[in-house]
Amino acid sequence: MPNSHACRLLTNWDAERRVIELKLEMTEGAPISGAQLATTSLFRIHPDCEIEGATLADQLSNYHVFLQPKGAVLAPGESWVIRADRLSHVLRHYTYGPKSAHLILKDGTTCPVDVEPMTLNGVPGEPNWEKLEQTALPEGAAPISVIPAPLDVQVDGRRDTAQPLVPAAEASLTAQKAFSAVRALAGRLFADEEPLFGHGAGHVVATAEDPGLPDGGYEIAFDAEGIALTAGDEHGFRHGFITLGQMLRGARLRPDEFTLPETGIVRDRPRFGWRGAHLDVARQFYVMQDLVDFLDCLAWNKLNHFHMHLNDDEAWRLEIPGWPALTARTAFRGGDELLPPLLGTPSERSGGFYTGDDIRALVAHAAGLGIEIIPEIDIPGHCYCVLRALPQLCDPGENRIYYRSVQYFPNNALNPAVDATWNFLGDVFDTLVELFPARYIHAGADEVAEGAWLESPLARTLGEKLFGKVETFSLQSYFLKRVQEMLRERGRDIAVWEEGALGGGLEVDGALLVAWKESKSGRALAEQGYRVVLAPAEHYYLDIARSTEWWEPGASWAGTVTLRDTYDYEPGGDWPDELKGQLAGVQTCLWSENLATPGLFAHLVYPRISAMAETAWSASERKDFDRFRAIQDLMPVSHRTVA
Ligand code: TNX
Repeated sequence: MPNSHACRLLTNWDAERRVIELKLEMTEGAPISGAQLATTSLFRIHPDCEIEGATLADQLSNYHVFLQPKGAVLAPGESWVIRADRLSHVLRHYTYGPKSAHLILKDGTTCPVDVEPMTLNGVPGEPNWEKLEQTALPEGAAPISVIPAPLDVQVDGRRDTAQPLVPAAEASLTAQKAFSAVRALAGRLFADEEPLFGHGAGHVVATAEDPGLPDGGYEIAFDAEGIALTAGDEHGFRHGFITLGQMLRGARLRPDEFTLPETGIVRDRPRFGWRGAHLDVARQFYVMQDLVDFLDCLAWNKLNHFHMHLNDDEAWRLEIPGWPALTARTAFRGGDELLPPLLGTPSERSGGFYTGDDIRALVAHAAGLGIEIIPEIDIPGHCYCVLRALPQLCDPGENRIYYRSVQYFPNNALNPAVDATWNFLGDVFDTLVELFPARYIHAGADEVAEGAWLESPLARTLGEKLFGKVETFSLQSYFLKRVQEMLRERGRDIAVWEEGALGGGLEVDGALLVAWKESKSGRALAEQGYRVVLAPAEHYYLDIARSTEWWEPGASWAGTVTLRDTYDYEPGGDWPDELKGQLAGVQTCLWSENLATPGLFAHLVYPRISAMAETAWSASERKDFDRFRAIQDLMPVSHRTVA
C-alpha cells in the first residue's frame, strides 16, 4: 500500500571532517528495498564524491535522489545512513540542510518524509528566530517614534492620544488622497488596534501645499491651534501623514517615552530618490496577499521602489500572452512537472504564477502607496527552466552539458544567436511594458557562467562575425545592448545587476546598475559613467544570516549581516563628490532559497529592512543606532504564508 510508511530524516554536519550524514529512520510500514530518497537542500554533493550508503540516481542543483544499495532492506525501527564528504561548500547554518524529502518506492509511488533541522557535530538544538529585545530611548533623543529619523525635529509637550488624526475639511484633493491612502494603510497594518486616522472628532491636521518643498518632503507644525502639514506633492503629504501616524502610535503604546507633540516643528525630506527592496518571487512563490502585506510594510518605512525578481532557474512567475507553455511548465515544481521539487517545496506539485490582472492589481496597490514596481526578468543566465520549457530557444547544435551556473544548473543561458530568443523576448518586453509603468525594466545579467555559449555553433559564428573571437562576456554585452535597444524602442530604460558592465557592458546612457558584490564595486561602475543603486550583500542582503550561530537561519557566502552592519553602512561614503550625482540610492535584496519555512521571512526581513530604510531616507548626521534600536520594534512585520 503506498504512503503507509512513516519516516523521518535526521541530518548532521560534522564540521571537522566535513562530512554530511543523512539518516532516514523508519518508524512504521512494510520493509522497503530498491527505494530512492529524494531531498531538497542548499548544498550539493560533488559529482566525483564517493557516497557511502547510496548511489546518486539523480541531481539537479540542490535536489538529490539517492538509491538504496542493492539488496538493502529498511524495516521499521531501522535507519538508512548516507554519508558524503565532498560538498559544494562548507555548511555554516542549519538552513543549508535538507528542507524537504520524500521516498520514491520501487513501484514509483512516493511517500512524504518528515525533515528535522540539520544538527552540527551531533549537538541537538532549535532554530533561533528570537526577536530583538526592546531597548529604551537614549537620553536626549527627540521623544517621537519615527523611523526613518526625520531631518529636523524640535518639539515639546504632549497631546492627548485617545483621539485619531483627522483631515481638515478644506484639504486639497492631493492631501485628501494621501490621507485616505495612509488611513487605509494603517488600518491594514494595525487592524487590531485603535484606528490612528479617522474622520469627525480628532486631532485636526490642516494641510497646505508649498511647491517650494523638495520632492517627497514635508513640514509639520504643532501649536495651540492644532497640527499643520505642508508638502509639495502627494508623496510629501503621504510621508507627513505616516510620520504623524507613527508618532501617535508610539505615544499610545509607549507613553512614557513617546509623544504626539503639543508644540514645535518637524522638517523632513528624503536623502535618496531610490529607496528600494528586492524580493525573489521565483525560488519560492508568494501569494498576492503576502506581496500586498510586504508593500504595506515598505510604505510605512517610506520606501518607494519594489524590485520584483520574476524568474530564475527554478521558476518563471509571470504569465506571457502567446507563451502558455512557459508558466504551465515552469511555475510549478514537483508532481509530474518538468522540474522536481527544489528549495523546500514538497514532492507534490506546488507553486504559482501571476496573471496580468494580478500584476495590474499589485501595481495599483503599490502606486497608491507611492511605490514603483521594477520588474526583473533575469536573462540571459538563470534561465534553466525557460530553456527546458521552450526547447526551441536552444541551439540544436549545442548537444551536451558543458557549463553549469554557480547554483549548478546545466546550460542555463538564453542564446543571443538563436532567432527565437528575440521573438520570445519581444513578447516578454511587450508584456512588461504593458503591465509595469516604471521607467526601468530590470534585465538581470547576473552570474552568466564563464564558458556559456562556447559550444553553440550558432553563437560561435555570431562571436566570430562580431568580434573575431568567441568569448562569453562579449556575447553577453552584445545580448544586453540588444535588450537595451528593445527597451528603448518601448520607451523604457534598462536596469541590470553589476555584471551588466562586463565584456564591454551596456551603453551608459540611461542604464542603471545594481551593485551587489561588495560596497566598493558600485564606485567602479559610477566611474564608468553608470547610474548606480547600491545593494552590497555584506550589508543589505536579507538572506544572509544575522550571526555565525549554527541555529541562526540564512546563507553565509557574504559573511554575516548584523543589524548594525546594515545600519552603519554609509552609501557612497568613499565616492568622490563628482560621482555622487550618479548614486540613485540603495536597496535591500531578499533571495528566497531559504524561505520555504513560514516564519523565516519575518525574522530575516525585519528589522534589518528598517535599518536600510533609515539610511535611504535620513541624512547621515541624523542616524543614531541606539535611537533606531529603541524604536524598531514599533515597525510592522509581514510574513510569507505557504500556499
Ligand atoms: C547571488 S545577487 C545571486 C542570486 C542568489 C543570491 C543568494 C545576485 C544578482 N545573484 O542568484 O539567490 O546570491 O544570496
